[in-house]
Amino acid sequence: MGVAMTGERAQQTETRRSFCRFCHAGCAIDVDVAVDADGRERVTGVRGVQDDPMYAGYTCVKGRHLGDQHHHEGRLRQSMVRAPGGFDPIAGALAFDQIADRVARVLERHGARSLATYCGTAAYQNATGLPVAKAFHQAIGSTSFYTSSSIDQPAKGAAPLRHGVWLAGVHDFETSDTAMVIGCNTLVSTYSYPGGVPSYNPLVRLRATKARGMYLIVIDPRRTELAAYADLHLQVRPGEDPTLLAGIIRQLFVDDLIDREFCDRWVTGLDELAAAVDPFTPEYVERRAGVPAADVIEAARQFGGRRRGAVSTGTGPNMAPHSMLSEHLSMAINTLLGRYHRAGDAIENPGGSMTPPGPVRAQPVGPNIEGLTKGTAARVRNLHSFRGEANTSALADEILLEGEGQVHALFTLGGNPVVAWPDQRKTVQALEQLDLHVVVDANMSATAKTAHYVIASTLSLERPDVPTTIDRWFPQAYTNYTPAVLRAEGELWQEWQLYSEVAARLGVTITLPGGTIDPGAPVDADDVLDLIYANAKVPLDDVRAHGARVHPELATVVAPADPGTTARLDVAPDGIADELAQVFLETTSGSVIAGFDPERHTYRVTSRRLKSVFNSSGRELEVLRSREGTNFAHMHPDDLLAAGVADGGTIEVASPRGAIRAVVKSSPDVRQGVISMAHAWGGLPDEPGVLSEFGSTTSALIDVDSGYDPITGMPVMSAIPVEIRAVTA
Ligand SMILES: Nc1nc2c(c(=O)[nH]1)N[C@H]1C(S)=C(S)[C@@H](COP(=O)(O)OP(=O)(O)OC[C@H]3O[C@@H](n4cnc5c(=O)[nH]c(N)nc54)[C@H](O)[C@@H]3O)O[C@H]1N2
Ligand SMILES: Nc1nc2c(c(=O)[nH]1)N[C@H]1C(S)=C(S)[C@@H](COP(=O)(O)OP(=O)(O)OC[C@H]3O[C@@H](n4cnc5c(=O)[nH]c(N)nc54)[C@H](O)[C@@H]3O)O[C@H]1N2
Ligand code: SF4
Ligand SMILES: [Mo]
Repeated sequence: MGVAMTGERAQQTETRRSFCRFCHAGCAIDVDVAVDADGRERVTGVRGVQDDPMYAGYTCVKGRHLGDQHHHEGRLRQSMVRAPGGFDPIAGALAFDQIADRVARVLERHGARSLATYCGTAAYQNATGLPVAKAFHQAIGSTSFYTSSSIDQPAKGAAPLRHGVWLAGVHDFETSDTAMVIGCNTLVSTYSYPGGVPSYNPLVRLRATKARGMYLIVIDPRRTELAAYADLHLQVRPGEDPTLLAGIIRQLFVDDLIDREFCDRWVTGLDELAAAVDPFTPEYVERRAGVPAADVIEAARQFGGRRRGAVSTGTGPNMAPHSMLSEHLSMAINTLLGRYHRAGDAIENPGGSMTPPGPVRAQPVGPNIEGLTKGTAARVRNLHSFRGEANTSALADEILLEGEGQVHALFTLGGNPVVAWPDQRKTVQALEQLDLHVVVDANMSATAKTAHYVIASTLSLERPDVPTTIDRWFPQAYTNYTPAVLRAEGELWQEWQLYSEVAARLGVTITLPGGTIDPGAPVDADDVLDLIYANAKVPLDDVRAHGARVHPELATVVAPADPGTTARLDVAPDGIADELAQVFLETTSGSVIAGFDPERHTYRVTSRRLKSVFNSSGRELEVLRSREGTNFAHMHPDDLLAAGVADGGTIEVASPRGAIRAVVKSSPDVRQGVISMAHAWGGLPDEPGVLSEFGSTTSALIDVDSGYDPITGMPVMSAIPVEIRAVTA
C-alpha cells in the first residue's frame, strides 16, 4: 500500500490479488487500485502473479486492460428500459417488479417453456450466473435453457455418447511425446481440450514440452501461431477433416500401428471402421483435402509410432461440416492407439477440485446412444435437449414458430445473440418478435439495443468468484478464489440476481446443491457460491482462506477396471460408416449447404480468434480494438491478386444464405481459397457507422436450416462456402 499525491487530493494505491475473467483462462493477477479521498476506486495496473503455481505470471493484453474494461465511459452504470425513441434509465427494483409481472403473465398464458434463458460466455465464466439461471429454470419447470456451448463445440459432449468414454482420460500434453491438435490455436485462444496444449501459461508449457522432444502435429488451414511450432503442419482444406482423419486412420491400419492388446480388451467396431475408411487412400486425401499424400502417411507414422499423446480438437472441425464425425474420428484415433491413462498411472487432477469426488478407473463407460435423444424435443429439425440444455441454433426458430411450446420471453445473460448466434437475419427477426427480452450486460451491446430491459451488470473485478469451467482441465488440481476487488460504481447487478429478484416476486424457491434460495431471503454472492459448491472436494472456505494453490493431496492413481465390467468403446457405432460413405460421395464439404454452387462458391470462410478481443467483448475499448483494426478478411496474397483487390481493399463475401462486406488483409499464413475471419464483430444489420469501425459479423453468412449436424444441430459456422467480389480495389 502506498500514498501518492495526485492533484491536490490524497490518493492511496493498494494491490489486491484476484484472477482475470476477461476470458475463461482465469490467470492469477495483482490489481493495483487507487482509492481517492471520496472512496472512489480506479484500477491503475494489472500484473500476473509471478509465483502462482499454475500461471507463473502469465497474462495477455486483454487481462492487462481489465481496468479500461471496467472504467470505459460507455459502460452501463444503471439499468435501462425501452422507451419511445430509445431507452430511459430505470431503478433495478422497479425493473424487476415490471419484469416479474410480465414473466408471470407470459408463464400463465403460454406455460413454463415460453420463458427461455440464453447464457453467453460472460455467464459461463462466472461461477454464480449459469448455475442459478439453470436452477431457476428447474424450479419453474422450463426446459428452455440455452447456452453458448451448443453453438461452440456441442460434439464434445455428444460424440462421447456414441463412442463411449475412458474414465481415466486421455494422455496429458506435458507428459507426452506427441500430440495432434486439430483446428485449435491455444496460443491465441488460451483454449484447449484435454490432450492439447494447456491453456495456462501456454507458450512456456509448449516450449518446455517441445524441448523434451515432443513431435507436434497441427491440422489447420492457417499457419497459426501454434502451427509455427509444429513438426508437421497439415494445411488442410477447410471442412475436409473427416477425409483427412479417415485417411490417417486407414494408414494406422495399413502400418499396423493399432494397440491390439488394448483394443482386444476394450474396443469394438475395429473391422467396421477399417472397412469404412478403406476408400480414403493417401492419394484420395491429397485430392480432396489438399494435404500431400506423403504427409498423410507421415502423420500416421509419427503419431502412431510414438507411445504417449492424444488427438485434441478445437472450434475448427467442430464448426465445420460433419462436426460429429470429425469429433468421433479424433476420439477413435486415441482409442485405436490406446492413448489413455492406465491402472497405476498418476492423475494429478482427478476431475477438478470444485466437483464431488468420483471414480478414476482404467475402463470405459460404454456408449449411451439413447442419451442423445432422451432430452426435450425441439420443435424444429428433430433436435433434442442434451445435458439439460436446448440447442441455441434452434432458439430463433422456437421464438418465431407459433404454437404450443413457443418462446415468448427471453433472458440473455452475458451474451450477444445479434452478432454471435448463427444466421443474423433470422436472429434479429426473432428477437424483435419477443414479448419480453431482458439482457444483463455491462454494455449497450448490439443485442441490448433490441431488448425491453437492460440490467446493468457488474464486471469481474466487482464480484467474488472461483474458476469454473476450467477446474477439471488444470494439469494439477488447483483452486483459486477472489473476493470483489473493486467497488462497483452505479447501480449494478450480478447475473444471478435477475433470477433471485424475479423468483422473490413470483414466490419461487431456487434449489442449489447446498440448499435453497428462498423467495425474498437475503443472500449475497458468497452465500450463493457456498450453495453451489457445497459438495466440492476442497471446501470453499479452505479455498477462501488459502488463495491460489495446487492440491497434491488430491492426486491419485488410476484404479483397475471393475472386474465385472462389460463396457466397450465403440469406434464404429451406428451412423459412422454411413456418414463416411456420404463424405466420400461429396466432392467438397461445401455441398451440404442448400444453394451451394461449386462454380461460384469456391472460397471457404473459416473462423479464427483474435488476441485483443474476446468474441464481441473488448472491441468497445478503443485501446484493444485499434490493435486488431477491424474484422479483416485474411486472404492469401495470390487470391487477392486473382480477385483484383489490393491489401486494404473491400470485398463482398456472399454465401448462399447472406452477404457481408469486409476489408481484406494480405496474409500469406492463410491457405489459398480460404478467408479467415473472426466472429461477433459488426452490429445490428445496417446500423449506421458500424461497418467502417467494427466490420461485419460472419453470422450473417450462416444457414441454420441446412448442413447442420443432425444430432447436435451445430450449423456450418466454419468452412462456409462463399463467393467474393471486389467492391473497391
Ligand atoms: N460465425 C461464428 N459465430 C460464432 C462463433 C464463430 O466462431 N463463428 N463462435 C461461437 C462461440 S464458440 C461462442 S462461445 C459464441 C459466443 O456468443 P456470446 O457469448 O453470445 O457472445 P459474446 O460476445 O461472448 O457475449 C458477451 C457479452 O457479455 C457482455 N459482458 C462482458 N462481461 C460481462 C459480465 O461480466 N457480465 C455480463 N452480464 N455481461 C458481460 C459483453 O458486453 C457481451 O455483450 O459465439 C458463437 N458464434
Ligand atoms: N483472444 C481470444 N481468446 C478466445 C476467444 C476470443 O474471441 N479471443 N474466444 C473463446 C471461445 S468462445 C472459444 S470457443 C475458444 C476457441 O478456441 P480455438 O478453438 O482455439 O479457436 P481459434 O483460435 O479460432 O482456433 C480455431 C482454429 O481452427 C481453424 N479452422 C477453421 N476451420 C477449420 C477446419 O475446417 N478444419 C480445421 N482443421 N481447422 C479449422 C482456424 O484456422 C483456427 O486456427 O477460444 C476462446 N478464447
Ligand atoms: S488469457 Fe488474458 S484474458 Fe484470459 S484470463 Fe488470462 S489474462 Fe485474462
Ligand atoms: Mo466459445
